[in-house]
Amino acid sequence: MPHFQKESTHLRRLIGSCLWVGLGVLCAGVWSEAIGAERPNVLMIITDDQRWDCISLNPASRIATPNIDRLGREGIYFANHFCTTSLCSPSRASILTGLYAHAHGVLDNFTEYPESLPTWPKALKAAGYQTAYIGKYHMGEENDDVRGGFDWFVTHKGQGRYFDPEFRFHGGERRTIKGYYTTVVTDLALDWLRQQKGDKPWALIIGHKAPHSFYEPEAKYAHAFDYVNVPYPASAFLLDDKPAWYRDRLDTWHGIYGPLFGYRKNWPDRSPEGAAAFAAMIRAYWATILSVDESVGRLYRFLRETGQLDRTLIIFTSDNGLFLGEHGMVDKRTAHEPSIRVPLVVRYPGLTPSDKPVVVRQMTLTVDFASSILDICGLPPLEKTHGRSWKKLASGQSDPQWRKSFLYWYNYEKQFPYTPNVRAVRTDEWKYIRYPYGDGGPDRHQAELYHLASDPEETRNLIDDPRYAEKVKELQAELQRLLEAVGAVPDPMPIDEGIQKHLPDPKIR
Ligand SMILES: [Ca+2]
Repeated sequence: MPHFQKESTHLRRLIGSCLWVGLGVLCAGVWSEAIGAERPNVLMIITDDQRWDCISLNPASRIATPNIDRLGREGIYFANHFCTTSLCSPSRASILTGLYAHAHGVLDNFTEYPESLPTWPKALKAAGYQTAYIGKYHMGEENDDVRGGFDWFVTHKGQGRYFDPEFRFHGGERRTIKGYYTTVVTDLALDWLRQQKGDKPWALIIGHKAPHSFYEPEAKYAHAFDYVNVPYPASAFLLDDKPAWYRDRLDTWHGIYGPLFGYRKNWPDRSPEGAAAFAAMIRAYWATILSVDESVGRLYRFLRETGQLDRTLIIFTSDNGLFLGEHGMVDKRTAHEPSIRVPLVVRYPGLTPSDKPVVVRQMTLTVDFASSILDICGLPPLEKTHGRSWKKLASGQSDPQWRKSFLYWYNYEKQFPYTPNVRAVRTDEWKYIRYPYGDGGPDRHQAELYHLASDPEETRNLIDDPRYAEKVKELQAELQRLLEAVGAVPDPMPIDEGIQKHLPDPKIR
């Protein structure tokens, strides 16, 4: 079976999606009452830096992920899911606690998750669940100790290795395990699942390293995309109406003419031939996801064979999105669509029966997980949270009160000086982005305005078009309202020291 997608399948999938929505609305309400009474197991699979369009439920996907797709075809596909800060550790903390980064305090990739803060795994453990975290945790760069809320905790320091990874086990033993990270972490998860005796519900989070840089695919998938053409995206050359910092980023660690996570040895390279290194990088990124899909298939089969499949809330997601060359960028951190869009697929017949899949079009966020999981497990939300439960939406019901806009938040990092401070608001139709300098004074970068409904790829910055002056004012007011709603006023942030050319410290790449 080919691992890439043919264009001709896209339309068929879209039509299928539309049918799902209608059927889901009709049938899911009755069904969820019948099954929803018991406390389900929870399996959350978190990949690292996986774009929203790198699962083939998305019509734009260039790769085939049949096992991830099956969860959505038998469950719920969230077509508009977003992170609230597109950076690993802050986003992981938001997934656990339902808070924006300024509130949980994990503002960069070196900060520990504060143990005093509640999390949804802690709440499930207190309610009698057996809980485990296995794999990449990545809050606290140099710490692989056991964290609160988990009966079984297996992780490693920092980013971990794709091949022959080392893990620290709950008792303190550190062991290098031969093999590929994605396979090894799946083996460890299945080992733990086999020990669950069925007397208590369980909750397991699997943290994958894939598809995070430096992209190292498993040998059997390393050439899966060799014959797929991967040019620089057109938007990389449409920077005239963009803020100047985009152009400053092009030759850096986070730009398309930079080192490309080891794929380009001599840089900056703006030559047409330099696109070959870019293509090789993207093919490797895609290939690491094929191993993830295989892992999802193994977990699915285990749950089916042990009779637990329909009693388990399965959640497949990632911590943030990623640029693959759009606007001349690699990495993430900004408020643009490839950076903030994240895949989310859920399977649980307590929400919708497996032959009545649902597509959720409303905007859902990383901060919604805590409230949603606890709601589905019959528990109250955490005392302080910025998220909402999507249980009704996932059951195919309408929720007229659902959010119509959300706040995106990122703070400039001295260690990765390639993105300014970002404060943005996204609605179903519009996006407004500003780049505060950090001293409370006027912004020094041009702002951005996009009409997403007609320009989903954000190619036309409308910020200086006088026809939209009122729209800008309206979105600025909405941004202020959203900041106040999450308690981010006052809104302290670092001083923007500008886009820097130097590389980050090798230890934290
Ligand atoms: Ca990440």
